[in-house]
Amino acid sequence: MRPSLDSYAHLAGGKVRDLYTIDDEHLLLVASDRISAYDHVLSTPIPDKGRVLTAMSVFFFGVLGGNNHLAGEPDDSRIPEEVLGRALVVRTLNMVPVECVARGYLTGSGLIDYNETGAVCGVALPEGLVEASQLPDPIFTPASKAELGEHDENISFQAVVDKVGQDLAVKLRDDTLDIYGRASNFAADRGIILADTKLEFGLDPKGNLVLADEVLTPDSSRYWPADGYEAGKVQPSFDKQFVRNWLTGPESGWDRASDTPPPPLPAEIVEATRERYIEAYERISGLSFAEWVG
Ligand code: Q0T
Repeated sequence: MRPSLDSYAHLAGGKVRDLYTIDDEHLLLVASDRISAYDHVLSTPIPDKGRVLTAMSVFFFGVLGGNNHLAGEPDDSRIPEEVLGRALVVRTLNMVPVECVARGYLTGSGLIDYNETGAVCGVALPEGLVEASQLPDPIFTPASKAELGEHDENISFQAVVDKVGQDLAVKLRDDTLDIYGRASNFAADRGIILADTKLEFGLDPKGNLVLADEVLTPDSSRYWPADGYEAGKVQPSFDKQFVRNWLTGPESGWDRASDTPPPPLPAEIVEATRERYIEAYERISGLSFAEWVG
C-alpha cells in the first residue's frame, strides 16, 4: 500500500515543483503539470508534463553517471500513487547555495549582461555577439537563487569562491561545464540545441559533491530545434513555443506588459504542447514515453 502524499510534510515549493520530507535522510521531489510562461504560472496544466520531465531527468542522471541524489527507482513504494511517475525519492543533502549555469549560446540574462558590459558573470566575451550566438566555448555563469517571484541574480566566479571556498567553486565550475558539454553533444546528435542549463549540487554527509534537483529538463534548460537555428533571432523554444505564440497573439486577448494573469489555454494548445514535451523526451532518450511509470 503506497502512502498518501498527505503523510509527508511539505518542505519547499517552487513555481512548478514541490519537495516533501519522507524521513531524516530522504525527500520526495515532485514535478507538477504546471507550466510557466513570461514569468507567470498558467492556470491551465499540461497533462503528463510532470511525468515527462521526471522521465527526462532520470534518463540524464543515467547517461551522466557519477554521484547523484536519486535514492530509489521511479516506482519506489514510498512514492504516493497520485504522483507516481512524476516524483523521485532523493537523498537529503546540504545544498550548495549556487545555481550552476552553463551556457553555450547567448540569450536571456546572459545577453542582457553582455550588451551592458561585454561580459557575463565576469567572463569577457568577444565583440559582435547577438541574440542566440554560439559562444566560442561554453561558459560557467553562476547565479544566486532569488526569492519566489524574483529572478536569480548572475554572480561572478569570485562571488562563488567567497560563498563556498576556492576548491568547491572550481569543482562546481568543472562539473557544470563537463555535464553541459556531454549533454549538449548528446542533444546535438538528436537535432536539438541545448543552449544552456542550470544545475544544483549538494554535499552528502561525507562531503562528496552530489548532482541534485532535476537535470537537463526543458524547465531547467533551453532546448531549441537545431533545424532553422540562426544567430540574431530569438529562437523558438522546443517545448513552450505554441504557448508563447498563443499568449502573445491576437486570440488570447492578453497584454504581456500588463500585470494581469494570462488567460486559460485552449485545448489544442494544451495538446500540441503535451506532444512537444513527449517528442523532446522520445527524441532525446530514444525511449517510448508510453513505457514510463505512472
Ligand atoms: C534539496 C536537500 O527548489 C528546489 O526544489 C523545488 C521545490 C530546489 N531544492 C532542492 C533541495 C534537494 C534536492 N533536489 C536535496 N536532495 N536535498 N534539498 C532544496 N531545494
